Amino acid sequence: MRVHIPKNKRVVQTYAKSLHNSVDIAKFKEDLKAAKNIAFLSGAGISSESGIPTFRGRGGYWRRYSAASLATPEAFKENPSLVWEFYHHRREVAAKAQPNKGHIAIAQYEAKHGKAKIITVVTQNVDSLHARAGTKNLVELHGSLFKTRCTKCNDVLVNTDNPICEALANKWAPGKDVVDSDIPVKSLPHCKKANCNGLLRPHIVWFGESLETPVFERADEAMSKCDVCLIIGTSSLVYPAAGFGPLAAARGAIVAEFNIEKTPATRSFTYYFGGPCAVTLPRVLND
Ligand code: BJW
Ligand code: ZN
Repeated sequence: MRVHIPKNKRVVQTYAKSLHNSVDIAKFKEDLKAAKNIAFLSGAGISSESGIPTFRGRGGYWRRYSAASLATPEAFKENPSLVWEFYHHRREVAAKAQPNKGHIAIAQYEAKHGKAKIITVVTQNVDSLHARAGTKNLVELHGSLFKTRCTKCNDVLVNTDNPICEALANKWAPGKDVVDSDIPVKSLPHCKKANCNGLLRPHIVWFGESLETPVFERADEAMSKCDVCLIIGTSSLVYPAAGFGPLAAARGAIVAEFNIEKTPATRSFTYYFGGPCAVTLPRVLND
């Protein structure tokens, strides 16, 4: 996406030296102080230091399958057993993980400044680590590993059962030679509502599926009204989330990116803070 960058905007490219660039950190801290409305947008990179693999990194594979190939409605229709095994594994990993200093810095910033400023955390992650760190005004754009949705009656429920059904007990091993279990559909998780018994699926937005309208609207409201936006640990490849930062920058918001690598969106942003966000976020958010 090409975006217009106003001439008077600072484009501070601070990759590599950024961890030591106290001038940029100090400038951005001043911007945060002056801001009335702050939006955070996070992606898989913020949870990588909690041990949760990113999508497009080396850890983006489970058995012989790319995560992206299993996160589709077509994969679930063709092989619900395989997709449930994959999500059972993801639930195990996320449940055992702990929020890291990046999640905690954001939650503490909200706790401290959330009365004086509007602060919204929009995450593409489905691992619940922002909520477990204590973030309150949270938009989970792509759903949650710990919610199910009935494919028949659409009922959405929080579900932290482990295993989620008996047939999935110990059926999640990730090794590339592990044989897929081929669990009969009748033994996979089913809806317990009276007279329904529909097959349950993870309440997650898969590729090609639309985001839930109220969820998208909350995120869009935060991103289109913020004066300062922090884009954290996302490859900025997956839409509509990938459009939020560049659109905020194009209307004049101050946008800071926190990532270990540059992304297609970096050039449209005001600041780039290179390095692991569990290090860079506490530096800019803590006093
Ligand atoms: C660190 C770090 C550290 C690492 N510190 N940083 C417009 C244009 C083009 C395409 C489309 C478009 N509109 C829609 C589309 C299609 C599609 C899409 O965007 N495809 C692209 C791949 C091109 N989008 C959709 O299908 C969306 N639906 C939609 O728009 O509906 C309307 C529609 C319907 C039908 C047709 C067309 C439109 C839905 C997208 C849902 C995405 N769902 C997933 C899977 C969830 C399943 C699950 O979790 O199991 O969500 S995809 C996957 O990518 C997951 C993530 O949330 C999402 C984003 O990934 P993220 O978070 O950026 O992770 P990575 O791995 O990519 O990047 C990690 C980053 O962290 C890297 O940059 C590292 O450098 C960095 N990092 N360690 C700081 N310590
Ligand atoms: Zn149902």
